[in-house]
Parts: sequence; C-alpha cells; structure tokens
Amino acid sequence: MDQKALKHYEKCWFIRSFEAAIARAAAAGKVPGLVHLSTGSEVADVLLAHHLDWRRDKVTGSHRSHGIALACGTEPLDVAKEILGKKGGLSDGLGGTQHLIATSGETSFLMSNGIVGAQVPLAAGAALSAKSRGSDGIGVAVFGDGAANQGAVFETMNLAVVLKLPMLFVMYNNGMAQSTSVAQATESDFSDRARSFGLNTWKTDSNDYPDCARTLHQGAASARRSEPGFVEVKVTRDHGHYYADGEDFDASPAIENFEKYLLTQGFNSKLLRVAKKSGVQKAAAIVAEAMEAADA
Ligand SMILES: Cc1ncc(C[n+]2csc(CCOP(=O)(O)OP(=O)(O)O)c2C)c(N)n1
Ligand SMILES: [Mg+2]
Repeated sequence: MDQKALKHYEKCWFIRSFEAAIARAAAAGKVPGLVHLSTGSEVADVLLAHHLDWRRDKVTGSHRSHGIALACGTEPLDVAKEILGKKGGLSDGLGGTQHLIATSGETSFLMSNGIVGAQVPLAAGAALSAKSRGSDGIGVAVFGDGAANQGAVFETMNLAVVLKLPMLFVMYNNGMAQSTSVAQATESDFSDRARSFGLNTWKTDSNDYPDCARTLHQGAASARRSEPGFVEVKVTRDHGHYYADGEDFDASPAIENFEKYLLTQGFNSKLLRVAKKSGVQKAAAIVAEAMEAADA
C-alpha cells in the first residue's frame, strides 16, 4: 500500500476542515475582509506540495491560497492567526487572508497576493534567485483561469523561457473568475498559449489522483531542468467566490474520487475513516486555538 497516499488523504481533510473552521469564524464576524476558501483544490494542493522541497523551492499563490500554504508545510496556527488578523500570525496579522507571507519555517510556500496575477512574476523572481545561487530550487506560481488572462502572466512566461528559469506555472482551472466563466472570458486553449511562448505544457484533473501526481511530477522535473513548464489542473470551486455562510463542507468531488482510488489500492474504509477523522480534528483544534488567542 502506498502509505504516502493515505497521508495525502488525511492532509486533504485537514485542509478542508481548516477551511470549514475559518468559514465558521468568518460567519461569526471574526475574519477581516473577504475569505476566498481553497475548498475544491485540496488534492491538487497536496500533490503539488509533495513534489517540492522547502529548503530550495518557493511557491507563490493567489487570493485563494490557504490550502497551498498549509499543504507546503506553513505552520497552520500561524496561518490561522494571520487569517484572523492577529499578532502571532505569519506577518502579525497585517497581511490577512489574501496576503500570507511565510518568510521563515519549514515551508516551500513563499507568499500569496490579492492582486490577480501578481504572484506570477514574483515566482519568477524566486526562480531567478534559485538559479543565481545555484540552489537547484524552482519557483512555482499557482494562479487561476482568470489570472491566466493577465498581461503580467504572459510577460512572465516569455521571460521564464528567455532566461531559462527553473519555473513552473500551475494554473488551477475551476471554470470561474469571480462571476465570469472560462467560456465567457477565454477563446483559446491555455496550454496552446503557454506552448507558443516555449513552455512545456501538461493538463491534468484533480479528480484523477494518480494522473495529477504524475503530471505535477513531470512539471516540477521540467522546471528543475530549467525548462519552464505550465500545468493546467482542473479543480472545482466548492464554495462561492468568497465565503458566504450556510455552505456545506462534507462533500468534494476530487476527495471523493481520491477515496474511491484508495479503496482500489488496498486501503479499507476503516483506515480512511481514521485518517479523515485525524485530519479533521487536528485542523479544528488549531483554528480553535487561534480563535482563543485572537479573542484574548
Ligand atoms: C488585478 C485585479 N483585478 C481584479 C481583481 C478582483 N478579483 C479578485 S479574484 C478575481 C477572480 C480571479 O479568478 P481566478 O484567477 O480564476 O481565481 P479563482 O478566484 O477562480 O481562484 C477577481 C477578478 C483583483 N483582485 N485584482
Ligand atoms: Mg478561477
């Protein structure tokens, strides 16, 4: 049995439960600003993080980055406190939910940014830094289908190829940019566009755990050879653009498919229940601790 897959399953539920607790905090008026939950990309977040090493790789993310920050190993209590806008958060609560900045700790997460697309050139900076220092690290930008139409993203694709940067572009396609669908906003194929800049390209679906794992591995390996890569990952947006109360956190298509896959790999449902419970309870306890500290 692939024990790391079970760990990934537990981590998916950890992230989802963390987001559910943050949603409860938001509903209680405890979170400054709008909270964009990362529910629906848990499998992608966990698999991307799996291919990275906090000592040398750096990831930048969008306004919707709680999941990738947690998956990359950022201290969850510090993330929760940051989202609540409190002292002890990643940047003592000054950044909040959309500006998670991890300058220390054992995490491959660097930062997130509320300006759509702005995190992409920043990952190129991380890639250039890694290349200049000869660290063998890569810079990874995680962005959405909406951000994919930003000029800064195209400029960065061009620059990454021209400078042969160890960089990976990971586009989470959840079909929507706020209230505009991909069909309304984009005529061409995202991969075709990236390929025209000279990037190696792949497409995968987070509903297919093994395919998603293989594809992200190929993308990261390409970046590490200084052949910039672009991976389009199909994910879902399980909740609204930003959180509004009264929503359900039990079901997620990608996690349900992951669960079915694990059942074909020799894991039984009891093992999965234990892993899920462990992830859910750990996250709930961490956010509760952050809430208590925030109230104090
Ligand atoms: C430069 C800029 N333009 C517009 C916005 C408002 N805005 C915030 S999120 C968002 C949609 C982004 O869609 P996508 O990149 O697909 O990410 P998703 O929300 O689907 O994860 C928009 C338009 C912004 N924050 N920054
Ligand atoms: Mg989107």
